[in-house]
Amino acid sequence: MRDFLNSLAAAGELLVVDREVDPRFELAAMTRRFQDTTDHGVVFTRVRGTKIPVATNLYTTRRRLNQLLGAPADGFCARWIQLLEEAGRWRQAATAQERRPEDLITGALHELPAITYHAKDGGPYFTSAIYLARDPQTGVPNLSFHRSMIINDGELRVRLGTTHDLAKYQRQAEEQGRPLEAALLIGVGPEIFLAAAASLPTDWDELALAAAVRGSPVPTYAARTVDLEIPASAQCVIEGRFLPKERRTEGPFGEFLGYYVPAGDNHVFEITDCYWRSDAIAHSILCGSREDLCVLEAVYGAKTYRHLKDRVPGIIDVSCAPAFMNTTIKMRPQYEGHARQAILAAFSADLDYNRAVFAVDEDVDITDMNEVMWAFLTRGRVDTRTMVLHDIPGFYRDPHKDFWGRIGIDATKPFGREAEFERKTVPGVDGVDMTSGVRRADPDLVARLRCGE
Ligand SMILES: Cc1cc2nc3c(=O)[nH]c(=O)nc-3n(C[C@H](O)[C@H](O)[C@H](O)COP(=O)(O)O)c2cc1C
Ligand SMILES: [Mn+2]
Repeated sequence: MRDFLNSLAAAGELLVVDREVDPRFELAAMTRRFQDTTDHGVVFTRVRGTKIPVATNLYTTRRRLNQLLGAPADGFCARWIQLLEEAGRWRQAATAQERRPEDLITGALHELPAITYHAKDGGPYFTSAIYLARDPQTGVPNLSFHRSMIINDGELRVRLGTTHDLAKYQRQAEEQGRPLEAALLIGVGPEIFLAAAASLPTDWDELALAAAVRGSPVPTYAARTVDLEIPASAQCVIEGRFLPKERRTEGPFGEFLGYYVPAGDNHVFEITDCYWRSDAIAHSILCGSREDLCVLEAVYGAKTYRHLKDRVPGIIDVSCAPAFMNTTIKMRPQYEGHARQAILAAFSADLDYNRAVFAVDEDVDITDMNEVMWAFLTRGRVDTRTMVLHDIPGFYRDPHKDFWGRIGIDATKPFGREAEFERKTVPGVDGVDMTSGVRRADPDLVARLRCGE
């Protein structure tokens, strides 16, 4: 985490807020405003009610994810698939246990940053919350994100999506009338963050993916009150257990689609221990923001990429921006109608989320829907390049069928006429000096502007 922040600072991509900010709305409001103008990381050094600084806006661009994986500009998906394969080889040696750090500070939950984000949220939440737990039957560890509502020093309430591995583990434990032990990690190294976003087969250990990303076993230490190995990069750790046959009110919460999920009966996490590193930096994610979605768009895109690679030639990269309800395929069309076949294949890669599928040429930025729409609107007819598929169910949480139907859009150049659509360029854009002799204008500058002065 520290190395990652240092690398952002060295690249001039880390901002610092030194004034005291209120964790109730003000921190989220500033995060929103920063995101309007920059993808730089932000560290809030003084958050009221806690001594722990809070970082946000860290995983905001595909470029940054590519850097973390050592992938070229158009290569996120290919590199991710390669790492998933490598993870198989790390499965037997994913972690290396070390001594527990001596600088751990034991404290109470209310000393951690408790951030309230949206107007109607039911309370403060941990949004970068990564749960580590073990399959009760096989003992295989799992990492996954599950936002957690802060109730008091002894209790969190957590919504476990029914399809997620953690929910499966909890159900298994519950059937035996037992609690499920888990540890909540807040602020982790990038390899743990990325691995937690991955959805691997249930019998796979996401820590093996983290090891593949770092190229070495993940250093861990023994947890204090539960039978788990804590990744040493974790800044703040909350140990505890999900209570069996116990559900309490959680929510409302403003979640990734941009709306509130109403309050509902959800899981109860009883806290047995809470500690942090003496130099801890916590991580806050504004749900549904670029930081939240960028990772999911990339990882879901990689799933579609893998599906397409086996079926259609010429696929370069895939993104699920925006909000992973969309899929955009970057490809090199090789024959007339090729892009439509890719679109058709992409619909079956994921039955929930890819409501719209676009295919674009190599020169289009697939993480920017303005570019994708520009390509669609400038490279051919809008009527004959649009396919509408009626009455197909989508996203599971959909009682009114709002997510039914699919749309496919071929935004590639007309086949055989590619040369007519060469993008214009301005020479020197990448290397031009943007700092020397450049300054902000004083209010009276315009009046003083003279020829030759
Ligand atoms: C930044 C981020 C936040 C997320 N927040 C939640 C969440 O609050 N609740 C949830 O059920 N899933 C959330 N997810 C999705 C899943 O936790 C995540 O995709 C994970 O891979 C599921 O892992 P699993 O396949 O081991 O169950 C989030 C994913 C990311 C990347
Ligand atoms: Mn999993």
